[in-house]
Amino acid sequence: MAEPTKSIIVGTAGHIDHGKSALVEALTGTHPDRLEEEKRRGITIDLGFAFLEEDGVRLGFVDVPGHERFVSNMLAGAGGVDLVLLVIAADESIKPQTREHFEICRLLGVKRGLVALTKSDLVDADTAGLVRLEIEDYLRGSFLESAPIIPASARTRTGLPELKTELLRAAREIPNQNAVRHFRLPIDRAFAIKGFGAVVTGTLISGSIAPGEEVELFPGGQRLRVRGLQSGGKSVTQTQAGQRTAVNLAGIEHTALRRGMVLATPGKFRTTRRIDTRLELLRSAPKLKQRARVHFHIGTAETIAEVLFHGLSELAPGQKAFAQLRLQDEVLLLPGDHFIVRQFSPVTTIGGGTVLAPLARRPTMRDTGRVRFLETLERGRPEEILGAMVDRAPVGLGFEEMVARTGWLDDEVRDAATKLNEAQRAKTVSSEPLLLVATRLFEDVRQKIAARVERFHTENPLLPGILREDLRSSVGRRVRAETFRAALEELLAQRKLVAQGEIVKRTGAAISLAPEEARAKEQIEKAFADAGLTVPAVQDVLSKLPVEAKRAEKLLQILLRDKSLVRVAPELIFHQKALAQLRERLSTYKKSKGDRISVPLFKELTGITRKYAIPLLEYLDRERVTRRAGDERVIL
Ligand SMILES: Nc1nc2c(ncn2[C@@H]2O[C@H](COP(=O)(O)OP(=O)(O)O)[C@@H](O)[C@H]2O)c(=O)[nH]1
Ligand SMILES: [Mg+2]
Repeated sequence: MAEPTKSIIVGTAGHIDHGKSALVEALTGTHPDRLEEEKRRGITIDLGFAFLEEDGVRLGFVDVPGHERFVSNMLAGAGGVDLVLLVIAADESIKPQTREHFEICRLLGVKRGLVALTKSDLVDADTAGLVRLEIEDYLRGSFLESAPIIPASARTRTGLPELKTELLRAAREIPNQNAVRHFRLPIDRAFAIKGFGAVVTGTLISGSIAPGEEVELFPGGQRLRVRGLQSGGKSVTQTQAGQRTAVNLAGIEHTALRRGMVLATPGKFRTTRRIDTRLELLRSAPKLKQRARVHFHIGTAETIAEVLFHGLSELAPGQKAFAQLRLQDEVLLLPGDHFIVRQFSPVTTIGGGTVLAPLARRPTMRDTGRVRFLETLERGRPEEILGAMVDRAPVGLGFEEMVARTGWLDDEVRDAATKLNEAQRAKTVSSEPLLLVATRLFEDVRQKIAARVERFHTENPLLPGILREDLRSSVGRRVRAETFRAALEELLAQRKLVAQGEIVKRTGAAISLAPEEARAKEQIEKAFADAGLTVPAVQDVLSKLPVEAKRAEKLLQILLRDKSLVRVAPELIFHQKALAQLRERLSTYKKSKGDRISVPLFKELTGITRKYAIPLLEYLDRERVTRRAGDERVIL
């Protein structure tokens, strides 16, 4: 048989004993109850699975328990459902779990479904008509308002062909899930198969997976290899979003795996215990108080959450609000994921919502931009969302962080970043790896750098500029190196600052000397210029100046930096004119007397003592004016 072109997950929903499991069996030939206890008691306790393949469409059925005690199991199956099969028995009509399951499907964002009016063999036409009216009334204004309501019987098999036709029609109308997303598989079962090892199953809610690939297990972060894959009871070479998936995992015992864990693309995501959400309270629920504790269900995971409203002391029934949830356990979730909350005690479903920020920040009174931020996360375009995140990132937002916080693909992140940058809503301070900072932050760093350079010039009129390294530390350790570098580069490109090697100065900045400093500087230069090659001791020159030692030393530094003076040895400084003359004399010597010169001859030529001659020759060697050859020098 050809591979199906479309895979859809159908979830049952409805009150206990309304015939969900019997209907799944009648449609697929598989009774979904698996457990010994389920068979003995004749009720569904945990999730059951069955498949139906027709006309290139594969329907993966997730059959859920209807008993109110097992709603948490129902919830583990309801995530990832594309199409709900709401089962209502014609002899009982709408009952409590009909309502609860229906609300759960709505809160989880299920968009489509149909209603099976089961056990229609047990009622007459009038009763069936009345129940249909009740159902239509109940569903008015909901996502199932125009869903077909099909009378059926698992016993007499009436209505089954119509049901199948409608299921396939609805399945075809559901847009194909995008398989090119990051892979995520919430685990609903874990067990071992002899000879294979650990196996987990789940509804693939995003992306695709193939044998040989590496996955990351959350929580914990363990990397595992996919040894084999099955879907619908058959080995397959790939599964994608919308398919029931069984994964044989290498490198782990099945006892380390359990419902609620998630397999995902490795190296992208982090679990969390603090999330920002849009929370909706059911009309049927009592009001929800600030700091109330609730049961929290997402994917196949379940934990306890504390609810923190923003500027509200309680949420009224039927209302929605931004709420931060503090989770008792680490959970992997992403923006857009739907969750359900149930009252702490007695346990009933009271609401649900959507994740806006998986890695939320502790709310503070000072944080006045929080509501605007959450509104952007809820409704903004990708670049607006990224921009809002960058604005709230105190040192900028790196690429990995962007992926972890959004769940977007690499290209989507880059695309949003480019748009942001073009709109000048954020500054790209590094493109590989990508790092964005808020425009305001960048401007602040730029100004700090410019101000620091300015202050340096004022405080150090005798120095040409500040060292890059000192400038870096003056903007604070909280500023990342990339941000500093980009801000400095921009100031240099705009010619506001100039860099010379490691020194940065304001454009046009010149050393400004006081009159006595100018005189002292001239005096130093003159002392060396007059001395020729028989130079005085440095300290003798400096001590005779009209300025104090520290300033005298700085003036000397200026002359050395200008290359008016040259330091030949630690205590030996010459005027550059004297050295130029020496080079000339050596080349004249070479022309008339040949290219070799001994130390005594050099002393004679220059008229200096050995104490100066040796360091001077070594200097000339370094400058490649001469080269040592035994006791002599070769003039080059
Ligand atoms: N007469 C009649 N009985 C049914 C029909 N469907 C299911 N039942 C019976 O109703 C009981 C509950 O069915 P089951 O499928 O386990 O209900 P579930 O709890 O919704 O899964 C079982 O005894 C079934 O045999 C039907 O269409 N007609
Ligand atoms: Mg059942």
